[in-house]
Parts: sequence; C-alpha cells; structure tokens
Amino acid sequence: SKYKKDILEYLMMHKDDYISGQKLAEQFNVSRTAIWKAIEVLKTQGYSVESIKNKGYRITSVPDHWDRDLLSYLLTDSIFQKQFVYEEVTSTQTVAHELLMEHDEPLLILSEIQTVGRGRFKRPWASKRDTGLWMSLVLHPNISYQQIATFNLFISIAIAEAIKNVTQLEPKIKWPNDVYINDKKVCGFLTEINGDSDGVHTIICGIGININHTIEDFDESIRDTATSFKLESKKETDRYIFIKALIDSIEHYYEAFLSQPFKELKEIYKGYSMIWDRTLRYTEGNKQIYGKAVDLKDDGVLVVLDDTGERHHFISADIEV
Ligand code: BTX
Repeated sequence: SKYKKDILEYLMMHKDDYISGQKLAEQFNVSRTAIWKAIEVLKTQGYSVESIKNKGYRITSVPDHWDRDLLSYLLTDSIFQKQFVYEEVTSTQTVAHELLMEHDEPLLILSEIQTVGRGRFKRPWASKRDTGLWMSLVLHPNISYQQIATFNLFISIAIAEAIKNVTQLEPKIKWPNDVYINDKKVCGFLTEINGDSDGVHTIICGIGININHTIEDFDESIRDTATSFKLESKKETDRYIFIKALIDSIEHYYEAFLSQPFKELKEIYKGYSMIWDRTLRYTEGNKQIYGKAVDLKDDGVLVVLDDTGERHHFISADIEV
C-alpha cells in the first residue's frame, strides 16, 4: 500500500489515541478504502491494530521483525537517514562496503539474519534470525589515522550505555572490541576503514548484539561463553526500543569522538571496563603474555604489566577471560 508508511507514522505519533478512518482519510486526502487497505497491510506485517467502532484505529504492538518504515520513523532525527533493511545477507559489513561506493552520506545497514557474519581475524559471528541486532554503520569523518585509534573506545561506551539504560543490566566493556554481561559475551563490534594519504574518510562499523536469544539459540561452540539480554534479564527486549537508544547513544559518542580527546572520557570508559585488576592472557600476533592491565593511554594504547614486572603495550589484542 502506498499509504502504509504515512499511516504508520501518524498512528505511531498518536500512539495513545484512537484515530478515525475519516480523520486519516482527510489527513492524507485519500479514500476510506485506501486507509482500510493500508491498515490491512500493517496487520499482515505483524502490527496489532486495534479498531473500535466510532473511535478508530490504534497500534497496540509492533512486529518482532525489522520493518524499514517503522525504523525510518524512529530515526527521523538521526544522522542515519539512509537505512537499508534486509531479510538476509552474507554480512552487513560486506553490504556496507558495496553501498558506500554509491552513497556519500551516513548509512545504516540492518539484516534479520547473516549467513556469513564475521568477527575479527575472519572468525565467524553467529547471527540467528529475529533474535539479535546485526548492523553496520557507515560514517564519513575527516580524521587522521592516529585519531581513528580511539574510535572503538567511544563506540564501546556508547554500546554499554545503551544496554545499561534499556535493560538495567550491568554491561562491561572488554577492551578492545566486546561488551560482556556477567563475564559472557553479549556484543562484538569491529571497525574497518577506508582512507587515503590524507587520512581516514570512511568508517564501517559492524555491531552484533545478542538480544532475545535463548540458550538453544547459541551453537554448542559458544553456549558457555555467549549470552543475551534475555538470558540475563529473564525478559524480552523490544528490539525497536533498543535500536533507537543505541543509535542515539552512538550519535552522541560519535560527536564526542569528533570533538573531544579520549582523555576526557577515560574515567567513564574505565568505569565500564572489565579487565582491570585481573591477570588475563593477552595475545597479539605471535606474542602471548599473562598480565594485568594497569593503564589506558590517551591514544588508546593499553599498558599491561606481566608477572616479572615488564610492561607491554597493546593497540589491539585478544584477551582471554
Ligand atoms: P570477535 O572476533 O571478537 O568475536 C568472534 C568470536 O566470538 C567467535 O570466534 C566466537 O567464539 C564468538 N562468537 C561468535 N558469534 C557470537 C555471538 N553471537 N555471541 C557471542 N559470541 C560469539 C567481534 O569479533 C566482532 C563481531 C562483529 C559482528 C557484527 S554483526 C554486524 C556486522 N556484520 C558482520 O559480519 N560482522 C559485524
């Protein structure tokens, strides 16, 4: 239906009121039949629409799959005005790399399922249907290669804060690329860049978050190490409420990333961090050590002290918890 998006937006904007078919027809200058058809489309797409005689229509619940029109309504004020929503892709990162060739503005790419979701170092990222949030964001900063080093730090605060606000759980950042809840991985993200001799011009940030997974939704291989909001909070999270909070938070911290040195957010970051005061195994390339993180430098470098008192510097490492 041509009018589904308009009517959806109107009903969402007046979520607590009943809106009559007559009123909608006048609002959009179409027939009552056209309105009725659009409401039927909403229903087939998973919206519950209450319809009361002499009062009108009201949306009582939204679908549990991603609907691009609802997303676009929620992100009306966002910098991500170009949104791409898919049923299935290999990886939203791969799609993002293709799309950015044709678009110069910020992009948001979301898919219900990824068949070849990927983590760092070509590791697989499990991306089951309807349960999580598998998303890539394309941003166009004008920054130096040196500046990009702290991007992940800002993004991880943004993710942790959104999780905390929406779920009331206690997310912890595992430097450099993950967010954990109760010592289990709930989110992984990765940042890829395009640049030239002048610096970085494109960031492609892929974020995977386990939301409504039950334990059976995870493969054996990650069942002991992965978790979801639902497993931790014992309740479903509305993915639309979460994505809205997440995008708001990311925009806020992206703005901070562009305008403030990381130094100013270091204490907030440390407050969310889970690696302090613990002896952990650090692996970077061929190098492997056991040690305790003792400092995070302003440029994002992590300082780790090993048993013998030697200091090691990491810009990115795998940490075993
Ligand atoms: P990573 O390399 O730190 O994490 C990958 C590792 O995490 C895997 O080897 C596996 O052990 C474990 N793992 C895999 N899937 C899950 C899961 N769903 N929950 C918890 N643990 C898991 C972190 O990489 C970066 C992941 C980014 C994923 C996003 S999703 C949207 C975008 N598209 C895409 O292909 N990747 C990014």
